Amino acid sequence: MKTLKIAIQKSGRLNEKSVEILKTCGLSFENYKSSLISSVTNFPLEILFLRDDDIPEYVQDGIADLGIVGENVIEETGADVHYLQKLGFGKCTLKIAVPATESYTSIEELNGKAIATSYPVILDNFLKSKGVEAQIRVISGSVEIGPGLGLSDAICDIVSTGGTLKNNGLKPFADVMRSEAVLIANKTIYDAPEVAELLQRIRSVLKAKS
Ligand code: PRT
Ligand code: ZN
Repeated sequence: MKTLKIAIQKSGRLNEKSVEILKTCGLSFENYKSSLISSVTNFPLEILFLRDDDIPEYVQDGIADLGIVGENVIEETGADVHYLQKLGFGKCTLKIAVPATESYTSIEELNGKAIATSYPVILDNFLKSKGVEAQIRVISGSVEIGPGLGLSDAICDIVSTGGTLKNNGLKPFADVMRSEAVLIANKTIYDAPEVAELLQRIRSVLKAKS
């Protein structure tokens, strides 16, 4: 059997659940400590611990055969990968939010406005699909402070509970994309028998949970 490589997030919101689902499949391995690769002792699989932003392209390029990552990251990177399975965790929505004091009613009102985001590709596609021309300001983090600092009129960022928006005097205005963690595969290997075996185990775990 070929030894597969699966890329998961090294640390962050998806790390714990990614490790958990693999362990619940019966895979035995050491968690990430300082080594970025861990070998599974009872299945032909190596686990690569990476930043989530790198996972889609690594899978596209075949450096990893499989990956667990948020749909938002796949969409933003534009990586050409095969979707195998939604995993039911890391659920969130990419939203446009505006200051709570504003009373925008339609998306057209964003014409000519500045929107801060870490997701310029997804936002640009969304605005184009709505025929809106806005200025996209790319910020790599803490996007929610944009309007308060006068950097932008609105933001486009990931929301789960909505607490961060509220704490920064913002309110949701439009949903851009829903996302959750998914299992992806390189397009040349997604139907290999080793992948099918792992996928079947993951599906059994998901089924037992539901
Ligand atoms: O270090 P690395 O690059 O690997 O991680 P990261 O910092 O880029 O990502 P991380 O760990 O924050 O998120 C990983 C993935 O989790 C994201 O790509 C999403 O698919 C998913 N996810 C689910 C979230 C959230 N929920 C989420 N709430 N990602 C980010 N947030 C942030 C959001 O950016 C905002 O600042 O949480 C804040 C909003 O949360 P609420 O609950 O206040 O609405
Ligand atoms: Zn990241």
